[in-house]
Amino acid sequence: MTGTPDSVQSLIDDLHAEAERDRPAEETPEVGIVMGSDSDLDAMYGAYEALTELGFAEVTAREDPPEARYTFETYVVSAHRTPELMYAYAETAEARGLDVVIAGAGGKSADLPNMTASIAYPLPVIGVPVQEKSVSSVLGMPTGAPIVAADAGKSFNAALSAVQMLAREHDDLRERLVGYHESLQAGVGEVSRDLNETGTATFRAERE
Ligand code: AIR
Repeated sequence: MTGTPDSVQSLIDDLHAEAERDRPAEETPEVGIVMGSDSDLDAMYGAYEALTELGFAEVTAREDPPEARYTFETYVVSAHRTPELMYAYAETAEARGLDVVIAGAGGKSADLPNMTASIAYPLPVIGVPVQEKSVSSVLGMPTGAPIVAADAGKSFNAALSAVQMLAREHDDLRERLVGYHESLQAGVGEVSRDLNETGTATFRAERE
């Protein structure tokens, strides 16, 4: 096995140090987002959008956390290029205060979500296959080793599912989810009336 470069080892050390600290729940991120490569960022950006839409803030400096009550963290963790980092991330996830992990990976060997789910168990992991061809490697877990997953590229939905889990314990998050759904409904209603009253051809032309 090759040596671990300093840039990876320092991440591993930070994760273990954070796991050793006994921070109150209000000070630790509820949701962890990991992706196999920064080339997955466009597909995973939906998770960022959904969480920020629901009032979550991203933790970028642990010593200077955001004021928002609910937060998330984001890392690149490769199951195949940095297996030790993947292990450290998943192994410390619960002790670091995370309630749920959203893990995305692409290609045909999209193993970060399934391995993270196995190592972080019993913490729930929501897998996001970055491409269609990644679906079976994300979902294909043996009996007794669970993962939940969104459809290919649907990281926005993965984040909504994560907040649904948190909302079982936090009424204010439940309210935010309900509010989000109502705004979706309102949008469909407005579009429907607009299409109906404008007429198909004009509506279509104005849409382009
Ligand atoms: N990947 C990264 N490490 C292990 C795997 N399976 C996945 C990434 C990405 C794809 O490989 O999740 O979707 C290609 O990565 P890259 O960095 O070559 O663009």
